[in-house]
Amino acid sequence: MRKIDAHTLAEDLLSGKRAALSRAITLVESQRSEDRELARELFRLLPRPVTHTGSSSASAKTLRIGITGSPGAGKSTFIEQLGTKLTREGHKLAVLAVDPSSSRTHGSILGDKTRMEHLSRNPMAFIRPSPARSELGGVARATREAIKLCEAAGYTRIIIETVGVGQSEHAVQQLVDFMVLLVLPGSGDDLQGIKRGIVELADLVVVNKADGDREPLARQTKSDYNIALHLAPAREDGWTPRAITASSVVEGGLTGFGESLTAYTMALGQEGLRMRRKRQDLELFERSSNNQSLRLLHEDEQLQKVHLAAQSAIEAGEIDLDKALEQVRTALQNRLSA
Ligand SMILES: Nc1nc2c(ncn2[C@@H]2O[C@H](COP(=O)(O)OP(=O)(O)O)[C@@H](O)[C@H]2O)c(=O)[nH]1
Ligand SMILES: [Mg+2]
Repeated sequence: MRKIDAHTLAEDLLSGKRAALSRAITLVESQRSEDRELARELFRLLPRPVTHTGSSSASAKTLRIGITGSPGAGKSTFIEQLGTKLTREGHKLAVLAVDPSSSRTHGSILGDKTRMEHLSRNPMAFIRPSPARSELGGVARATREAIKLCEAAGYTRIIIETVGVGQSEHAVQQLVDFMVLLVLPGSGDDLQGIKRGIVELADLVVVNKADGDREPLARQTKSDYNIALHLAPAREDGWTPRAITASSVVEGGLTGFGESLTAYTMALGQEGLRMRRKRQDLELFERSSNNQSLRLLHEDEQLQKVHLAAQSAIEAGEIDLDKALEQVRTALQNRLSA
């Protein structure tokens, strides 16, 4: 394969070439250090994202929507309908998948492309299956960077699909402006424990497949969720999460969703959405900055020597744990004041 040059890639990406976007996302999904370096170079070449002073850069006009729910809840079908509606409104839409379990189950949640048959042929839509890797931290970072790449390429609506079974919905909630939980009719009677935690992550609960015989049950389930949601403490951003019903198979089945999304963006306003992104950045900064420091320390040769020596000394019974820790601490302090 031709060696990628960051300048060409950045240029092609900014001019909206899909192949460049695919390639750039592959780059940020890679763990290889030369790919990481190239990705960093690429980001340096892209326009700066929105700042707290509120400059109107590309990302200020974008909306990132997270869709989570158990397998079979109807996520892919819902995204197909919603996505088609968004592209008709003139939006360029990117759909990204976060599925930390995909490498275990040998299938990606977007592997079933058939569910997004129309969207995958829509020139205004870009669909990216989940990276075949299970380490959540890596997937979350790659997804965050993929979102930025899509926005740089002119995509104004980004949908992140994730299976609501593990930690992935927490990671996704940290990356999106609006978090949607899809549930099935009849699922509202036991809102305890883990399920309760997931519900609390949601800005909107959608009781899906509210069509045919299931409609009355869906309405009941919606009430159950609304009661549970109103018991939660009030939020600082002024939004009260709510439950609605939806159907991807009947005409106008997503009307309530559209109205809720509008109500949400109106309630928060540009300023509220900016604040949310800033809070997410700060939380990510805390975590990443600690990890980064640790990684750098582990890579330091002098410290590594002291570490290994202390390890051998413990093994050989020459020093005890306290002494070993003291040696490492002293080496670290010397290194930092050098
Ligand atoms: N009746 C009905 N069936 C639906 C609806 N949405 C999806 N389905 C069906 O539910 C099944 C699972 O849908 P899918 O989108 O693959 O769910 P996912 O696993 O959450 O992505 C498929 O057989 C869909 O045809 C809906 O709104 N109403
Ligand atoms: Mg799916």
